[in-house]
Amino acid sequence: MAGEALIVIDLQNDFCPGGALAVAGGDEIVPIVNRLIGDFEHVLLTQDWHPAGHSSFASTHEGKQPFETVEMPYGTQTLWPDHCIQGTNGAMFHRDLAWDKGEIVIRKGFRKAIDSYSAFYENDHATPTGLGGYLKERGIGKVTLCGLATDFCVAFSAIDARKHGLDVTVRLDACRGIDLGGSMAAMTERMKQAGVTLG
Ligand code: VGL
Ligand code: ZN
Repeated sequence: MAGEALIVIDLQNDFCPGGALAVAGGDEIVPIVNRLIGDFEHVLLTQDWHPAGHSSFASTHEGKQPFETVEMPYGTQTLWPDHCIQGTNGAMFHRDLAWDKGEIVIRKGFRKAIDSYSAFYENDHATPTGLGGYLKERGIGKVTLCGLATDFCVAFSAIDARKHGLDVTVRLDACRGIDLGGSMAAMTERMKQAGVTLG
């Protein structure tokens, strides 16, 4: 059915056990996501794709440790271990992910000075990735999201998808979260407030 798409968020090695920013149980969702991919006619994927020395890396900021924050011109930014560096194994999709059906891969976080959790906007909430226009041009009005991490890239993408007027479902069984300082509960609440269906 045209008009409906699955968006697989950042199912990459660095977010899976053994990776640089491992999400607990991140690899467990791969078979669940693969089943969803089989069920949808249209499949889109995102790929976190940072240059070395990215401003979201703690290592870029003198005296800062991962999971601390820093004030950026666009607001408070959480600092992460170096992860998903362009072209590295850590940035590749999990080897068992059935990504070949994917119609487009949206890469994000490739500008050194700004992070991008959402598949729609960078972290200034103003610079578009182009996904909103892509979906509109293709007549896709309903999206289902899955992937990593629930409380960061999945949640920000889902909330921005609602801002684009899309019908949005997040399949929580096909997501895993980081849960930093209560972010899981906070972002779950924000998704509900935004009108995201949690399935
Ligand atoms: C993500 C933190 C940093 C994510 C990406 O995919 O949720 N989280 N970069
Ligand atoms: Zn990242």
